[in-house]
Amino acid sequence: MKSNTRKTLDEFIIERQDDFQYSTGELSRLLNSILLAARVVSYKVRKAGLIDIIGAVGTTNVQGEDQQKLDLYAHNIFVETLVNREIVCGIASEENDNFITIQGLDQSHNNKYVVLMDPLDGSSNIDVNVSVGTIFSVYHRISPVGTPVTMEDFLQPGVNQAAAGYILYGTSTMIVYTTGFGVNGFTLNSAIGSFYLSHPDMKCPEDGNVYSVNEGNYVHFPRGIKNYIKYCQEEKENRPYTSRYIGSLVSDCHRNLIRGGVYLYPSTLKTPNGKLRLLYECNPMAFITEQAGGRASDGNRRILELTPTELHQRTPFYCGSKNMIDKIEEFIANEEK
Ligand code: P6P
Repeated sequence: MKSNTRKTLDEFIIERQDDFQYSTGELSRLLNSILLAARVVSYKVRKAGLIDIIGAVGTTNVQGEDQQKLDLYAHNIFVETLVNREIVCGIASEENDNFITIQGLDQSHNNKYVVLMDPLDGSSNIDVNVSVGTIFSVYHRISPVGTPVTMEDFLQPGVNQAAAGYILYGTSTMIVYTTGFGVNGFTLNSAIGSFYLSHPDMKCPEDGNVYSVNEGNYVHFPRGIKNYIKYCQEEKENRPYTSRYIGSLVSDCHRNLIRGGVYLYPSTLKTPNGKLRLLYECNPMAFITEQAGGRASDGNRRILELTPTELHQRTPFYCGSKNMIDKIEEFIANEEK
């Protein structure tokens, strides 16, 4: 089917607006704002090799990670786009220590959504031309409309998400998102700046033969995870599995979502709570994966049911095909007996 006969994302958002009772269109406008920012960031990412925007800026974020120029650029684009459209009352970003309070142009705090995001995940891949991504998570505020946003608006369990998605700046630019009614993927036709429905109603295969983990940390993994990795490598049944690790969460999870597979970022001695952030990496990826029929766990509990206590808290993260996550939890449980 020619791309220009496929449904555009704008048409899709309007069509699906009726999924929400009493919809006022604000969530649709929010998603459209994220799309607009995604187009701008995509343009810069594609040009990064040609203009002086690659490399570190000499500062570090709250995680203590060197901030890349594109990290901060993406952060600023998404924040400016959302602030200027008076749809959200607050934003939390990997690039900011605290959350950002947003007042409307009428100086009110009448907006009802908060957005949490990793503006450019996998940024260490930028200067070696490997795909990177943006991850976002949307919640209805808890605090009263008309008052300034509070930390409790951001520290909600993942099951409360109103929407979640990622933009993948890969061989093509894609946005994949859910509002709780399934998962759909759209691919950007950069010649005309429109996203077209390329992956309708995405389903994560219950099984897969790919495992994604940084095996350089193997010696520091919990015993159960070491045993699971050896299980993946055994010559038995449909194994050995294939090891694929891009080092970019969005890319690894996107491949596993489509083909089946599992992504693992375990706790280690150095990082007892793992590396990945619960609020703006794990929860959105977990919401998307579950909506597509997969699973996401911290090894014992469903990611979406974890109660956050800090904005940038980390969690061990296992995400992908349902039966593979079940097997990981089985190996962990056997070692904890
Ligand atoms: P490591 C990127 O920094 C990231 O947050 C994810 O995108 C990626 O999967 C992971 O960290 C890579 O971490 O320790 O294996 O380099």
